[in-house]
Amino acid sequence: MTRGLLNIVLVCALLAPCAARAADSRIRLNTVGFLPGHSKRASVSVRFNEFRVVEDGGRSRVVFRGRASGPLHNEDTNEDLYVADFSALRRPGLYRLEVEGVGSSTPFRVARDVYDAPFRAAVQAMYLWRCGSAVSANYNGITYAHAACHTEDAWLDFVGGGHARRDASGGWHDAGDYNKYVVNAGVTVGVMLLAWEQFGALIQSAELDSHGDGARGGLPAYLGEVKWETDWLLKMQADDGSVYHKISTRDFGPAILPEDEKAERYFTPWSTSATADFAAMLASASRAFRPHERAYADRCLEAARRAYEFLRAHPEQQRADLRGFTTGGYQTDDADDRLWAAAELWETTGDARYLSDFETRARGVEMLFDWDWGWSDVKNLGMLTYLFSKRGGRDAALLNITRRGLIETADALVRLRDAHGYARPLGTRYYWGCNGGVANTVVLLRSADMFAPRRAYVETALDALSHLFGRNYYGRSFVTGVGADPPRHPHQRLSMRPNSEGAWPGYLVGGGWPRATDWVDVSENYRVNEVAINWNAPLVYALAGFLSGRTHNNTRTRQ
Ligand code: 9MR
Ligand code: ZN
Repeated sequence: MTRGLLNIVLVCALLAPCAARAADSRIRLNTVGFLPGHSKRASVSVRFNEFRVVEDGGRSRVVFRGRASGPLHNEDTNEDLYVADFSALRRPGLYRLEVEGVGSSTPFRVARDVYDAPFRAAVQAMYLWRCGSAVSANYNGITYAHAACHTEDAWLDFVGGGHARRDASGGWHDAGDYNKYVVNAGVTVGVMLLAWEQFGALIQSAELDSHGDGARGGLPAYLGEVKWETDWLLKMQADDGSVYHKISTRDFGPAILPEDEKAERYFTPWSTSATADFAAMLASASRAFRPHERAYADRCLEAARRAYEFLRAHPEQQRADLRGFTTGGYQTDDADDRLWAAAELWETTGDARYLSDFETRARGVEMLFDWDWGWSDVKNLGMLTYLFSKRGGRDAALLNITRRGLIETADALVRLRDAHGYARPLGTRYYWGCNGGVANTVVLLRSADMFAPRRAYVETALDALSHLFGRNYYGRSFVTGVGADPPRHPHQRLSMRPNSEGAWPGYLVGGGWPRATDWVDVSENYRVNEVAINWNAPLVYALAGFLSGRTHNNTRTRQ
């Protein structure tokens, strides 16, 4: 035995058990941690009988003992999964799970604030997506920064303006690419503003960094972040009220800093879906901003009304003409977008015309809520606004079936969770960006819980987070910089460029598809490992609802 190896063995023997022992990848749990008063479960992919929870480090004192339950056969990963349930452990601390005959888990925390730092990271990720300005943020001692980018946005050639420019700077980059798409802004802003409506007080307690602009005029930092996007959106409306579909280069560009991307970026023609999403977002934003910036709230509402009037004059669906562009399409039927717009305009103004438009549309849809939804299906956002409204005038029968629809949908998510060995509320559905779909289930679960409180709704919402943070086939966190063994090679140009700082933090990657087992942490594989604003927004929502409510006297985002 070499001297060095002997030393390591000796040190390990002294520190018994060796603190550096590798976690066993067959033990899969939420690596971020657990809230004291909520369920705590791990899935293990081999048979075992007994397990214990021990304090991490030091003397490994045993704090909990339990027996396996299961197995549950998972079709999607072709595994028999056994479960270790240690929900009864409530005392805050840093622990590991030791599974008899298998090994030890990665260390995890039990604490009221386990989601505070991940929340700040996920919102900071939105900030780091900003286009049109320099950004700089520190995370775990590393600075992530770039200079002002795409300040020339954008050219009017494709929208009949000739070779001339009109200001469309600002907003967030969409995803791993630097383009900006109104339809995808829709579900993103919609979910972020819903988080504000439902969990605003908790979000305030998180003391987010205002980056110098959010705090203007007492605007909460969280709304300052949303405003970065709505400021840009206002520039996307044409004089006739319609809204351009996107700002984009003609083809996806290389993995360089955004400020080095000099290819020309263009407005593309309008679409009814973008116009309707715009109306919905800005009507909703008008409510959020009103207590803080009245003139801005008026401006948002005015723009939303103009978009709506344009849509009334154009009842036929119009897809964007994207000829000449190979970048993101975000083409989608506009029925759900129009329904959402009517709901938000009604909620903001109380105008019966919008209510009757909404109710007519709602009566015409087959399912009032969709358990699996996202950028191409924003109906849920309209339904929730209708349901949560304090305004009078709603049709009692429709209101009733809407309430029932939400509860039935949430119940279905609970059942899907129950049947899944990793407690995935989306069951066995896998597609491009399905991790965002998993996060979106939390919106329905928490909303249902506000109407008809049921512990299973809240626990299933936590199971969605647990799945994203490591209780999955890979035993890894799906959020960069957060939890154990997170993605290191996301498809994101900032992270992929030569000499990058590594993976930029706080980003949820899309996830494996068509099979559960198809995820790879490979940056070239944009189909499974890209990041996107519409997937981070429900992550922000999910984390916001589980913030500790304790204030933090610093703005560092630490794990
Ligand atoms: O999230 C989008 C997914 O639903 C589509 O199937 C896919 C292909 O059209 O596009 C995804 O969105 C991408 C967009 O088109 C461009 N920016 C990156 C987005 C995330 O991959
Ligand atoms: Zn940019």
